[in-house]
Amino acid sequence: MFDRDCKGGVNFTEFTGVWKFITDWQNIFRTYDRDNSGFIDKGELKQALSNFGYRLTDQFYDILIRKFDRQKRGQVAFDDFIQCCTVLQRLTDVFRRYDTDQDGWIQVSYEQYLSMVFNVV
Ligand SMILES: [Ca+2]
Ligand SMILES: [Ca+2]
Repeated sequence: MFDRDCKGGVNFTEFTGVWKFITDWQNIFRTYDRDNSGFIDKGELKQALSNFGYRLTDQFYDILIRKFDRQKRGQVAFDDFIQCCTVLQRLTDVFRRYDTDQDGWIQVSYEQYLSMVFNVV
């Protein structure tokens, strides 16, 4: 993710990039981990993602937790939280590219759909 010059290692500039990335996320995580449990539960995730501008249903938050909660605690840890937010953002970016009239609906062909997914995974 951070090895920009693709040399298989991380140089100093890349390292400071990693460091900033992590401290930024730590601050976000701490802000939304209201009860300081070290985990983001469904309510905290809702608060975070709605502040980021996402409008998602209650059911979808259950799906998000189930998908990203690798420790099976019903809430997400720090790295799961980063993963959840970045995947959601990438998928949303791809969707938006097709949703030119921004009504929340897109019509895509099978191959367009596959290329959308390949852009993220
Ligand atoms: Ca918490
Ligand atoms: Ca549309």
